[in-house]
Amino acid sequence: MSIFDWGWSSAWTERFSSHRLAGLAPARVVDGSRGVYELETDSGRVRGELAGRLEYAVDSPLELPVAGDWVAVTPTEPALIVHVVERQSLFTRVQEGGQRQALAANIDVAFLVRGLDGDWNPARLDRYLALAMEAGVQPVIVLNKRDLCAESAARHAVASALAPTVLLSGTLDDLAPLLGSFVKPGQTAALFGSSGVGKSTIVNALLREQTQAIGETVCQHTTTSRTLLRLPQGWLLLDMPGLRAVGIGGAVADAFADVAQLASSCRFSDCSHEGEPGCAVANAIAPERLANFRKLQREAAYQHRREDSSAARAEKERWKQIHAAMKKMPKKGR
Ligand SMILES: Nc1nc2c(ncn2[C@@H]2O[C@H](COP(=O)(O)OP(=O)(O)OP(=O)(O)O)[C@@H](O)[C@H]2O)c(=O)[nH]1
Ligand SMILES: [Mg+2]
Ligand SMILES: [Zn+2]
Repeated sequence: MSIFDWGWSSAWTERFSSHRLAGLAPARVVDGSRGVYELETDSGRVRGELAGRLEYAVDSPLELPVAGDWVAVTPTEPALIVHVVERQSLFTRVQEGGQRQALAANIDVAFLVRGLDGDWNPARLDRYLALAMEAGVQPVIVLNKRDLCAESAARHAVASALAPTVLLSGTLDDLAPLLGSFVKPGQTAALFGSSGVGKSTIVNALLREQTQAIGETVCQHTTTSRTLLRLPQGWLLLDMPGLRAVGIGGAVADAFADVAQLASSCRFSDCSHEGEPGCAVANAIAPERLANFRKLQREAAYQHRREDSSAARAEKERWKQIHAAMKKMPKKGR
């Protein structure tokens, strides 16, 4: 196995060339959820730790390695992670306190998994779609547990209007062709969704070929760490713990492409779609969906202001320190 089996390509070779010259090796973070890092390298699986210089150099925890990242490591045991290679995508969510958390990096396809046994809540799908859009990652809605739902066809129709959608059963269906058609060999997909929707069941079904071959039994429990797995089908899949709070920080308009498109036909160009005459949006979009659109827009705008003001505060603090340091410097010519 080489790093090419873990999604490496010539594009990454280019981004990595300066690190190579510095004697560092590329590695992919396959599990980074507990402060210790599991890395996949050209010499196999190794354990990694953060180099002090990386830990102290970052301005935000978002810059620290997360599952899916490509990193530059020292050829030591354990490997020291010195750099995070510039990401091609970063999946984040806003936590309850307003802090942004990195969930996964360098994801090509986001499977947004919903269990059809629970409450059918399309508003929650909008949230996940906004996460994917903000990360710039192709979303695919996965409606799981079709065997437990009598209205699966109707729900499939609702979801299909939002994004490409697959209806399946993780316990009954042959998943490789159903999900594999969205991911090319060498690409990385990740499973996002609430706890219990069946993410790990899907992973285990896709791995079955492999796990049966080595006689492993798969136990079922709540996933607590993020793990990137290599599937027999040649693509990579990241199993994620269930998400409870899914706060969003942007990309609402992208998640509501239907609203954005209709808005161009409203009579007034600054139409707020709140009862103005000639509003194309209010005519065509269900009131609940429109209400959710507004709610998410307010939430994203609030987060935007919060991040703006905290960035401004950090910048002010930085200059204060620079000025203080300058005052301490000996004056020229004295
Ligand atoms: N009937 C039925 N049960 C399913 C299906 N898919 C998953 N399940 C069951 O749903 C339960 C939860 O599945 P998991 O795969 O552990 O869910 P998860 O999304 O990984 O949950 P977390 O790791 O907690 O986030 C298990 O008991 C599965 O057997 C399905 O298609 N049909
Ligand atoms: Mg799980
Ligand atoms: Zn309007």
